[in-house]
Amino acid sequence: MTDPAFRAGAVAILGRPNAGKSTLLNYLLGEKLAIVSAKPQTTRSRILGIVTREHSQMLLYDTPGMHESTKALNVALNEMVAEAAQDCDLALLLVDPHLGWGEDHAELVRRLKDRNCPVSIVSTKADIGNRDASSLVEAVPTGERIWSISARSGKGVEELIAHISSLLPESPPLFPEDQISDRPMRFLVAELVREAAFDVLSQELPYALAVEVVEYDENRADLLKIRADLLVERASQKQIVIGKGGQTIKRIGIRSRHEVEKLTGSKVHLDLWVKVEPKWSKRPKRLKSLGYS
Ligand SMILES: Nc1nc2c(ncn2[C@@H]2O[C@H](COP(=O)(O)OP(=O)(O)OP(=O)(O)O)[C@@H](O)[C@H]2O)c(=O)[nH]1
Ligand SMILES: [Mg+2]
Repeated sequence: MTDPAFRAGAVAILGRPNAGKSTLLNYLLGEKLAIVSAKPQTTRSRILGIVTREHSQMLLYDTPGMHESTKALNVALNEMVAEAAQDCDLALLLVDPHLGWGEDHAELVRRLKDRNCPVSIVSTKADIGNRDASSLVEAVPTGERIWSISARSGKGVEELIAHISSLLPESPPLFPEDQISDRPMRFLVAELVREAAFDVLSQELPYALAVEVVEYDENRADLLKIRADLLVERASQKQIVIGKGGQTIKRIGIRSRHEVEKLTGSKVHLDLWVKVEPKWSKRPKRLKSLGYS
């Protein structure tokens, strides 16, 4: 018997905010690439994670959760979803069964099918609660198979990978085997700082915050020196991010340094500064330079 043909292609991971898209990407990679939080609308850009197996290479695009809003940031996010859907060989639509199927899901499936993009429906978080894929069966268009997974326990994930691989076109690998993303390390580091800020800050503040790595110095063999700016839109927000006696920014720093060290594999000196930049989220050019569009 000859080996099966190698297959490679692009897979868009789509779904509402909080469906579990970034968690699935990280699980498949075995690395923390995409940031995850219990707050919705965490992911702000299309992030490529590359998973290479013996007979296939999946280019997985994590995307921001799809939602309705006319703010510049949200419009940019929705455009990214549309773009990811346009360029992919296959789309995974992740649905949290505890929240159920909606007209937004149906509309997305229709749009993908119009573009001849195959779509597979994936029910997430099978490890918790009392609802699973079977609760979606009634609502989902007839005949669609629903894949049930947990990105915590790994249940169902291997079956899903086999299914994805079988639908990809025959192709040699598109990236070197050891490459896991096309994003520069600076961006991934900024994202880890943003994730720590999501954890430490409450309520709306994380949504007003952007992170930019402004210095990334690898010149010392034993220490990576990084400076990052945390951008907020108002002076009052700056005070909150800094916290009493600098306590809050210190907590963000401790948490993110730990994650940055894991990602980069080196000892890290992380210097965080909070800056007020009034309209960062409303300026398309600035969104682009921050890597959010
Ligand atoms: N128990 C359990 N929790 C999960 C699973 N997958 C994701 N979660 C949790 O669900 C929340 C949202 O996960 P994310 O991966 O950030 O969701 P997302 O779809 O990327 O969200 P956005 O980036 O905001 O669109 C986090 O608190 C995760 O820990 C799972 O399989 N099991
Ligand atoms: Mg996400």
